[in-house]
Amino acid sequence: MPSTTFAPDEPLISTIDAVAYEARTGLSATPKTLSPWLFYDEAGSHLFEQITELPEYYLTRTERSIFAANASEILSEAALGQGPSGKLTLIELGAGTATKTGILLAEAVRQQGSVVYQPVDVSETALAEASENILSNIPGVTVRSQVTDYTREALPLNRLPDTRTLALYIGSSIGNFMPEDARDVLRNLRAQLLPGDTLLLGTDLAPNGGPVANKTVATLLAAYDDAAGVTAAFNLNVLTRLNRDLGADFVPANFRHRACWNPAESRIEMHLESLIAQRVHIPVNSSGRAFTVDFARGESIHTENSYKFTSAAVDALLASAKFRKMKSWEDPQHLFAVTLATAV
Ligand code: AVI
Repeated sequence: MPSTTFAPDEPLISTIDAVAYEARTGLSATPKTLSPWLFYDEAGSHLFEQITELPEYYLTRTERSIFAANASEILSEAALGQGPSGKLTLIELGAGTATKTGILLAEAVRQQGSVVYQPVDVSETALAEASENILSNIPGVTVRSQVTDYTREALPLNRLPDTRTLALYIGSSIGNFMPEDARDVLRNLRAQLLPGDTLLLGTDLAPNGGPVANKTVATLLAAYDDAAGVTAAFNLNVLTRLNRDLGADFVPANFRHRACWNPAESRIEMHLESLIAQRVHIPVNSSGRAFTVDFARGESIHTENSYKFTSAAVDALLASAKFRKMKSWEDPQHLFAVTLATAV
C-alpha cells in the first residue's frame, strides 16, 4: 500500500491533506518550518538525482567508493554466523533507484551464488526503476520490492528459512531525522530483525570528527549550496509544490536558498529566506479553510536538517536501538563512514 503521508507518486487526496497539514502547522510555527519530505515530488526527486552528481556533493560518490573498495569484506563480515543455507537476504530502507546498491548485490551474488533483495521505498516509480536496473545488470538477484513508509509502518520482512538479513540504510538518509526520530527509525528496523542480523548504516562525518582533519565547514557548505544552483532549485521547489498542491501564491523569486552549519547540533540546515516583507495566501488547508502567512524581510522557513556524525555519535545511535558496531569503513579523506552493526 502506498503511504498516505510520505509523498507517494500520485497526487492522492490524502497526500494533499498531508501537504496542507504540513503547510498549516509548519508555517504558523515560530520559527517557520516545512518537512523535508515535501522536497520529493517528481521535480524534486529529479533535482535530488542531479545533486548526487554535483562536484560539490561528495556524499554519494564517496559512499560508492567505500562500497567499491570494501564490498567483499562488508559482505563477508555480515555473513559471519549466517544460517545453514549460508545466505544473506538484503533489505534496503529508502532504496530509491538503488544506484549504489548494485555493488553490494553483485558481491553478494559472487559470494553466495544468488541473493534475494527487498528494496523498500515510498516511491513506486523509483522501485520500478531500481528493479529494472538490477534485474537487467546483475544476474542472480531476485527482487521483491515493497512500497512502504518505513518511518511509520512496520517493515515488510519476508524472512527466508535459514538466512540472515542484512539491512541497508545508506546514503546518509538517517541524517535527515532529528536524533530521537533517527533512533525510532532504527528501533522500528531492529524490531523486525533477529539477533545476529546486521545493519549497514551510511553516515556523513562531522568536520574534523575522524582521526585526522577531514573536511572543513566550507566543504560542507559547498555541498549544500553548489555553484550551479541545483540545491537552491531543490529547496525552492518546495514553494512551487505548495502552489501546485494547495493553490498557494508563493513567488519563489521572493525567497533565497540559504545553507548554514549549526555546530552546536552538528548539522547543516537549509532555509528559504524571504527577500521582502510579504503575505502569502494558501487557499487549502487540512480543515478545508484558507489561511495567510506573513513574512518579515529576512525571515526564513527552515526546510531541512542534515546531521553529521562523529564515530562516537554513530556508536551511541546504534546502541540506542540495540545494535552493536562490528566494523566501519571510511574513505581515505574521512569524509563519510559506512558502519556494519549487529542486532543484539
Ligand atoms: C537525502 N539526504 C541524505 C540529502 C542530504 O544530504 O541530507 C538531502 C539533500 N539536501 C540537500 N542536498 C541533499
